[in-house]
Order: sequence, then structure tokens, then C-alpha cells
Amino acid sequence: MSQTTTNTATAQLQLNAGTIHHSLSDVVKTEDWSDFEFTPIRESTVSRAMTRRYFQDMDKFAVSDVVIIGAGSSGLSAAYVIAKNRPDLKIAIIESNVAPGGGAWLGGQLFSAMIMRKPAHLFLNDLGIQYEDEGDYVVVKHAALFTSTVLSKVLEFPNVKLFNATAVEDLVTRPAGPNGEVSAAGVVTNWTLVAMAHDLQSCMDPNVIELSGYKDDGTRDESKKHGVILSTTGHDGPFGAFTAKRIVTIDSKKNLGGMKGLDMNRAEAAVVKESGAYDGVNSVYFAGMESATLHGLNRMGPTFGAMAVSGIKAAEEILKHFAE
Ligand code: AHZ
Repeated sequence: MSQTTTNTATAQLQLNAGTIHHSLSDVVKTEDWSDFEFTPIRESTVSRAMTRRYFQDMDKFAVSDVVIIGAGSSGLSAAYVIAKNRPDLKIAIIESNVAPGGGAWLGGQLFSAMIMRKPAHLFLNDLGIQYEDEGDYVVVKHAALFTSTVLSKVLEFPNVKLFNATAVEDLVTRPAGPNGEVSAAGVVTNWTLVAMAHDLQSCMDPNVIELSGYKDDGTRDESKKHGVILSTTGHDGPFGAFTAKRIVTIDSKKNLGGMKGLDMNRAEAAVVKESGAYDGVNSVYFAGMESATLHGLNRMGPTFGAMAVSGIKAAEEILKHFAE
């Protein structure tokens, strides 16, 4: 670069600097940031600030009203509707990945746009997410816009706690009738890295979140509403369809349907219709692609209306349960 060009660039920068405003403009005294400092802190203060809150949350949510397994598009949609309508319910979301959002950071394959068929756009309106209206369907310019928006709104609710990097390994169950009926009474959790290392170690015992509405002896407290589990762990895969696969070993009357081939038109409405309470095990609800694996429905591929709407439908059933 010639000297003249360098001088011009510097002049341009100085000219612009006068008009640059950002959140730190008032605290940066010198133009080259050479006097910049953070407020001092002890390393132990940082440790305590994190761990105290985490363990307080573990303590608070050890008994929860709603446990949502999986923070993908269907689970987050359901969490939003439940938390918005019932700020009094304790809602724990357990996500095995470090990053919540499931498959909805992209549209289909590695393409960024997210397609939702109407009337799922009404949910986008509720969330304040912009889209292009293509008539029968709408397009959000990046799936990450949907995921980050619904995620941020869900996390803002004071009654919601997301435990990410935590896997549900099993269900807590209780007898619920004379003929072998079973109720889910909680979830068995472990940090995902521990759950993945079970083959390397002798048993690493897990942790538990109990559902509300049980007495100390494990029987139902009939004077209270009991808590519920909503499973939204996606379709069959390394971690996916966890509860569907577990539940067919608990409910001898049910075989795992297995996800069928892609049929966009059939799949979306079918997933919505089959989502909600699972009759075979009390207190368990399903939404999203896990419903397809459980009930043997087609997959829909890269169109996300059914994920949002099945989450809303399951949320509505759960809200009715707590309202009755
Ligand atoms: O990490 C998983 C993901 O974030 C999480 N998860 C799975 N097993 C878990 C476990 N404990 C805790 N045991 C677990 N978390 O569940 C989340 C599932 O999100 P997803 O995006 O895979 O599922 P979804 O049903 O919400 O959305 C599916 C989106 C798809 S797949 C598909 C197709 O293949 O045709 N089409 C659509 C729209």
C-alpha cells in the first residue's frame, strides 16, 4: 500500500470515528482503547456465581410440573405455549446437546431458509418472526432466526429452566392400576458426556427429576395435579426417539411404529393429529418427529409447520390437564 493510500485510510477512520456510537463509547476514554480495563473479579467468584445458580436450579427443579425432553423445534414451540399460559408451572427442558435447537438451525439439507405451511405462520406472528408469504406456505429467511427467537423467548420465562448437555437416560415409573397400568413419575438424567461414556466405566449412577403431585411414599397425591413429561426427541437416530423406544418396552400393548418414507402432505397433519397424550403410559405426551417414530407415520422432510403445530397441540392438552 502506498503512503498516500495509508494516509487516506487513516483520515477516513478519523473522520468516521467522530460518528461511531456503541455501547462502550462513553467508557472508552482513548481512541486506541489503551486504557481499557474490566472491573476486577476473583476466579472463585466466577465459579461460585455459576455453580450456585446451577445447583439452586437443580434443587428447585428436582420436582417439576412439566419435563420436556428435547429442545428441538417441537419441544421449544410447546415450551413457549405452556410457559406463556401458565407462569406458575415449573418447566424443565432437558436437552442432550450442548446447543439447544435440534435440527432447526437449518432448513433442509444444509439450506438456510425454513419453510412452514399455513396455518403455522400464525405461530410465527405470535413470536414476531418475519417471513415471505408465498401463498400456501411462508419462508423464514434463515431457520436460525426461528430457532434463536423461540429459544430466547422460552429462556426469558422465569418458570423455565433449560438443562442442556444433559441426557434423559430413562423414565421413573410407578404402578398405576391393578392390571399392570403404569405412570411415568419422572425422568432419569445424566450429563450427556457421562451418558456417552457408560461403556468406558462401571455404572455411573444418574440423577432424577420427579414429577409433581406424588407423596413421600411414591403414591399419587390425589389432592394435587400431577406433573407430566412431554417427549420431543425427534425421529430415530443416535439419540432420537428415546422415549418412544423406551416406552414400548414398558407398555406391552404397543409396538414401535417406526418412521415411514417421506410424504410431505400426509406426514404433517398426521404428526399433528397423533401428538399429545400417550394412552399407554399415564403422564407421557409426545410431539414432533418422535410421534412419527412412535406411531409409524411418514416423515415430511424440510417443512417445519408440523413441528410448531404438534408442539402447540401437545401444549394445549397439557394446559387442559392442569386446568381441569
Ligand atoms: O438433541 C436432541 C434434539 O435437540 C434432543 N434429544 C434427543 N434425545 C434426547 C435425550 N435426552 C435429552 N435422550 C434428547 N435430549 O431432542 C432434540 C430433538 O430435536 P429434533 O429437531 O431432532 O426433533 P423435532 O421433532 O423437534 O424436529 C424434527 C425436525 C424434522 S426431521 C424431518 C425429517 O427427517 O423428515 N423433518 C423435520 C421437520
